[in-house]
Amino acid sequence: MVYFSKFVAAVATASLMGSAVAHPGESHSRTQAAKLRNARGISTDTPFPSRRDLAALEEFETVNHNLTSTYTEGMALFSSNGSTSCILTPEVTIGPYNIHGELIRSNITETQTGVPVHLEFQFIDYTTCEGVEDLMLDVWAANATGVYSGVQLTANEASLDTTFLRGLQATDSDGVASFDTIFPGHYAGRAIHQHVMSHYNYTVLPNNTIVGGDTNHIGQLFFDDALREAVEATYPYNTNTQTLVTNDEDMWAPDQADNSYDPFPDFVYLDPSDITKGLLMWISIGIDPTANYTSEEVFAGSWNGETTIAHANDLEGL
Ligand SMILES: *[C@@H]1O[C@H](CO)[C@@H](O)[C@H](O)[C@H]1NC(C)=O
Ligand SMILES: *[C@@H]1O[C@H](CO)[C@@H](O)[C@H](O)[C@H]1NC(C)=O
Ligand SMILES: *[C@@H]1O[C@H](CO)[C@@H](O)[C@H](O)[C@H]1NC(C)=O
Ligand SMILES: *[C@@H]1O[C@H](CO)[C@@H](O)[C@H](O)[C@H]1NC(C)=O
Ligand SMILES: *[C@@H]1O[C@H](CO)[C@@H](O)[C@H](O)[C@H]1NC(C)=O
Ligand SMILES: *[C@@H]1O[C@H](CO)[C@@H](O)[C@H](O)[C@H]1NC(C)=O
Ligand SMILES: CC(=O)N[C@H]1CO[C@H](CO)[C@@H](O)[C@@H]1O
Repeated sequence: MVYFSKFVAAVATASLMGSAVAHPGESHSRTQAAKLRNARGISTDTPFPSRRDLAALEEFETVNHNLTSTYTEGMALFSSNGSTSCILTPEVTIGPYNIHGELIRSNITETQTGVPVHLEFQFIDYTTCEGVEDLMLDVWAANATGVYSGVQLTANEASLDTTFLRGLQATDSDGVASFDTIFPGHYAGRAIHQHVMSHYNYTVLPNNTIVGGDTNHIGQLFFDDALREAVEATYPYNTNTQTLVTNDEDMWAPDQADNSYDPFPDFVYLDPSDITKGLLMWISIGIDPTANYTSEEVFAGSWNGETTIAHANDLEGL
């Protein structure tokens, strides 16, 4: 069984993982920082530094999600220990910018520039604490200057025929799926966020898209303000002229947190001295697999543009 225990994962199990102790769900190899560093030409000899409602959101803002200095290679990103209860992640709005029929692909970067992020999710059945296999995760986010692909906004007059930073991946037997993307940028009216939605009982089409299915989670990830500041000090984020909104000011961030659910992913700088080299980020999401939310009622359009709406100003900021 794989248990949902993010805080225990980061610290308590780190010492176990160097040994042959294998927790179910951890035996299978996870993406680790060394692999990402190698792929990006960062020396793995570069040491990580030696050594972790609004009120609920603020509570989680005080938690250290930056594990750069405590990270050890082989550390379990997602732990298994029955001592921590499984948590149901709150649902928040899908917003107006989901697009049906995006491609199943792990690397959704395309030609977008920004801080590379390897984003790993574990989806847990909150009633059993086990990873949920064969969920199809659908993710989407704005680019470094706060523009979505595939929809048309005033900040972006001609982006209808683009697909960047959108894609789907199925969870494995541990409930884990990952994406290579970039850290999102902010846009007017919203704090920086990453959308994620999960589907069950979908059908995979020959052209690598899905149709149908139930929707058992609709949510958004938020990011530490300090991390956002560090990312947005770099190019091209620092050319973004849209108005900044903090997590506390955001209309949805407080809804995404509750007393037991922390909406901020943990992260590790791949190169502790240079954030632009990339981040490994991870988060666990607890769901009710039998739920079926009505995501289908709100979507911006479909991949082939057939029903894509040219959004007007009144939809910006959602
Ligand atoms: C993802 O795709 C982009 C664009 O092709 C590429 O630059 C980047 O290296 C890829 N990332 C990974 C982790 O493969
Ligand atoms: C974000 O996307 C828009 C629309 O495609 C584009 O004009 C803008 O240059 C992109 N931002 C960056 C940093 O590439
Ligand atoms: C959806 O898929 C799950 C897992 O395969 C299965 O247990 C469940 O019965 C399915 N639900 C429906 C309504 O088909
Ligand atoms: C995939 O196939 C479906 C069904 O034929 C079609 O509606 C959709 O536009 C196709 N998507 C892509 C990306 O080609
Ligand atoms: C889930 O909701 C969708 C959209 O309303 C519907 O098509 C589908 O049949 C529902 N699934 C189940 C298992 O009820
Ligand atoms: C994360 O931790 C590293 C190592 O201690 C530090 O260099 C970096 O500034 C921290 N970044 C943030 C956003 O907290
Ligand atoms: C690593 C860790 O947190 N282990 C705990 C797992 O849960 C048992 C109780 O169920 C604790 O005794 C362990 O300390």
